[in-house]
Amino acid sequence: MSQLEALIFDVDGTLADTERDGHLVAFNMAFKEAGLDWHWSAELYGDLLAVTGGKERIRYYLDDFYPSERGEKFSSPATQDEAFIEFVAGLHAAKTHFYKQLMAEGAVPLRSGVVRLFKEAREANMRLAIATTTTPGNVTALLTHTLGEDSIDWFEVIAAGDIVAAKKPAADIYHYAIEQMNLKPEQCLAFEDSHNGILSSKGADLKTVITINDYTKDHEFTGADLILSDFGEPDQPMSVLSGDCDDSYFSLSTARKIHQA
Ligand code: XBP
Ligand code: MG
Repeated sequence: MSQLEALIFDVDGTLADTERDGHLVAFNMAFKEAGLDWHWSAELYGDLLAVTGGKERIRYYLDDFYPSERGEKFSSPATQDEAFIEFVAGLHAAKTHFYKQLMAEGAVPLRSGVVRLFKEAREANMRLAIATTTTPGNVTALLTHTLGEDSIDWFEVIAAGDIVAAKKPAADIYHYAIEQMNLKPEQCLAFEDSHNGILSSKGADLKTVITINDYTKDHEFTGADLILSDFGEPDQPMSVLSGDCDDSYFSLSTARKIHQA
């Protein structure tokens, strides 16, 4: 059995509740600024999360939700080909701008246990990486505004967004991160929060720990090596929802036990 060399973290939903309090808010701000009368509710957004990637999610909304909501297909300002791609890209760029602004305002804190786990991993010289479908600038904004400017350097690889052609649930982003670190899957442990996330990490043959959130608590996590409420803290124990773990909070020692199991 290989030794555990690296922890690879998803971002949205795993490190922070960025979907509800960050991305959703930013999408709606972008729609308003563009003069569109679209408003995604928190409930609708839960359905839209079936598709990863913000540009892909806008298209999914227009294809599968807009027509049934409005009784007709979306047909303005540009519905075809290149003009439409540009329209979606423009909306998404505005959304990214608003998202970064929200992070700068401190709108989304890191989830329970995240800072403690990063700190412990760094002190033990454990290698760290990120594998996410979100835009790279969003990762920088979340990390720097919650952990400080230097925190970007804590991660050997930040694999994000369009760096690979196929986003999660495809395994490409994890393959990319592992290759960049020159490691094998059996030397790493992945952290995810969603069904699409675990499809991606398992597709790359990675042992995977899940921390659920309100959007993903009913997702299917077949193959998960451990499912937790969150990483917990010494004075704020986590709940173990599935898997073999007696610890009351997730530490590097827990990570090593799950990796070896
Ligand atoms: C995250 C995503 C992202 C964000 C939006 O999924 O699907 O698309 O919701 O970010 P995961 P962008 O946590 O599985 O990586 O708008 O920048 O794409
Ligand atoms: Mg996620």
